[in-house]
Amino acid sequence: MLSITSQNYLFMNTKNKGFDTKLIHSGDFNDVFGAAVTPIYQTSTFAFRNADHGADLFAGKEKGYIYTRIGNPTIEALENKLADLENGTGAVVFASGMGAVSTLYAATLKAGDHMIGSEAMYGPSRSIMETFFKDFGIEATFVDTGDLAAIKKAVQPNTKLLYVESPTNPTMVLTDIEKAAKIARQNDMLMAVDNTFSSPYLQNPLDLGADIVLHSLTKFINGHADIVGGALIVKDKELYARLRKTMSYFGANMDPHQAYMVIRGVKTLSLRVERATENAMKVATYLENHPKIAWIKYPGLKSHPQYELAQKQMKMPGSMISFGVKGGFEAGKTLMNNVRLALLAVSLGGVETLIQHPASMTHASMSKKAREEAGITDELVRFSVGIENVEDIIADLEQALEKI
Ligand code: LCS
Repeated sequence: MLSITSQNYLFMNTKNKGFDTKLIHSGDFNDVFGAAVTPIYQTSTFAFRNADHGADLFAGKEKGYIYTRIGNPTIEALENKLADLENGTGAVVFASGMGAVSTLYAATLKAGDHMIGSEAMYGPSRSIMETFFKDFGIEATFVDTGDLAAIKKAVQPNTKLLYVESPTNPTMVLTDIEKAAKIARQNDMLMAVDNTFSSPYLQNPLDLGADIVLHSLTKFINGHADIVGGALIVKDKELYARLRKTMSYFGANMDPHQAYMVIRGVKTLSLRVERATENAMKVATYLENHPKIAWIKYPGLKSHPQYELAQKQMKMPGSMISFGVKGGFEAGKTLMNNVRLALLAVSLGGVETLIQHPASMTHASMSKKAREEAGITDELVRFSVGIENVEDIIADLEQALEKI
């Protein structure tokens, strides 16, 4: 799939290089001026040398660029970098994470098919399946994918896709990706993992047997809360071609400027995730020992029911925490209304600390019944730990908890 290669230039080949080297250099290519940073090709269309050249590009006989909805050098540089980071062979990027989710569903399922999904997942990823795709004759069952027996039980003869978030948004439930991928393979289904909460630095689902990795690039990968974007990454060439074609037909493509921003943001992924995780561990320990906190779910704490799996499957436990305040939603509201360092806002995975209430915000599109079955109770507060000084994050929580 690569139409950009660095073989004629002095840019390094990142094959077999370390993750941090790939973060900085994968996808690099030499433009005519030898720019050190991937240039923004802010153009909608590309001239053909002559009529035969145009026809050959459309027929796939020659590699090159035609039209930015189909492909663009800046966008492709990002795609090559992401494919490398997840140990895939190809990536397709999108205008948003939801562009990636809807394209994945549309490209892998058809009327009469069935999908199994994690019962807790980003609200719209579930709601678009239960409303929009249901109307096109696609069925779905949502189960606790942390429980492998529940996945097996949900398999039907027409099941074609197992779609897992690990950890789940916002309940922090992990799925054993390697074991779940075996179940998928035994039953001829594709397995997709939304890896947004982990980022490629902490977990690489393709290495564990998954077929597709999904990211909301809006989160850890871009990391600076200044763009939205999405990606699908795969190993299989045919699947890659199907996803790319669907993206292009849907017009769900990323813009070159957006791609440039993500290329810039992702370079510091390891540094940001390491610091945010270090902070999250301290914040989680503080919350776990606070008398006003009813419960906390953080994969880095021994109290997390899947602590062992987190140790095995993730390089670090990450920086997303969910918890309940004693006194329920009202007490949680007082906390959210009184924080000053943490921003009361949706999204996650940026350098800034964020707090939000899933039941009334990110997961409001799900029915209350579905939310409660999935553990997304009204009292659950979600916290995305940033890279500010951890003493300041904790002091902010302390003064807000005092108001309860
Ligand atoms: N997958 C996960 C796990 C997500 O958390 C999100 C967005 C998406 C997919 C969709 O990506 P987007 O289109 O927003 O780039 N999650 C959000 C959240 O928890 N708060 O605001 C958005």
